Amino acid sequence: MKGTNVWIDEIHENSRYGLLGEILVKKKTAYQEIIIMKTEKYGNALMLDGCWMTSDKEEKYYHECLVHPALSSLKSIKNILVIGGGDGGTARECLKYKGVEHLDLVEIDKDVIELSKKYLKKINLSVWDDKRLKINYEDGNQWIKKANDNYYDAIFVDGSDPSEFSQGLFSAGFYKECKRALKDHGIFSTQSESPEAFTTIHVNIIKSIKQVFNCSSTMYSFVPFYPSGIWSWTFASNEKQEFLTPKSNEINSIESNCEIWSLDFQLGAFKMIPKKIIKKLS
Ligand code: SPD
Repeated sequence: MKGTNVWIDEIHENSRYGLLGEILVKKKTAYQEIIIMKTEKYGNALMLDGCWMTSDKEEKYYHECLVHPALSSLKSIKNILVIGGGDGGTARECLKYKGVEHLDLVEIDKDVIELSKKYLKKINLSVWDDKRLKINYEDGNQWIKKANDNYYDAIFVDGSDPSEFSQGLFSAGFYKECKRALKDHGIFSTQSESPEAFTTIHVNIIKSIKQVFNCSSTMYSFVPFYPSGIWSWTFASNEKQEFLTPKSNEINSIESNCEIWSLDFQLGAFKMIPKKIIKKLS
């Protein structure tokens, strides 16, 4: 009912991660259930199939970490691919760089984009009007199979947690296709779940990426309302670990335009690997 506050929880392993607010949208699409609610604490928040994706007031913890280690360290960033990311937050961070000439946003669910345009304007700002952005309504797994060899400078995977329709984005086969579609100097970046709440999935993502790419590293930080709060992003490349050493001449302007990410933040975050995860990886 409009104007009525209710609790909506993400329930994960007998724990509840809940927000109190007014439901603005509840819609079942061909792919998933979408809920958007208006909350006092976090502003408008998006939930897909029972899992919190993003919200007006904490999204920067997530999107800045996914994008800046990659784009701040590459010399050439003309051609970018974002798989998922229908709320527009990842695209917004990429398009801060003047060096980006073209960005393919590949989102399977048109409703996520349409509803984000309407209810998550604080996240996507003016990205939809940016001429460099091309929206493609397609399954990321199919898109990458058809992508040209050596085509993208950076690939970002901004998907949901593994589920029936997103689990392909967590497989070694998918990572191989990304490696093929990346230029030699290119960087692959993916959200890699929580080392605490999704330990097995997290470790498997890192192991699969290590099987495919020559270099990879994982960065840890916090996303306040995701299960357990601690989250991770894994970066990979075929050449050197460029993503560990930001060098773009746009760094100062990007840094001053960020709420969470900075060079110092990044240096610490790449060292924050929990010891129990090192043990599981060895
Ligand atoms: N458990 C949540 C994982 C969500 C990853 N994607 C978030 C989408 C934000 N653009």
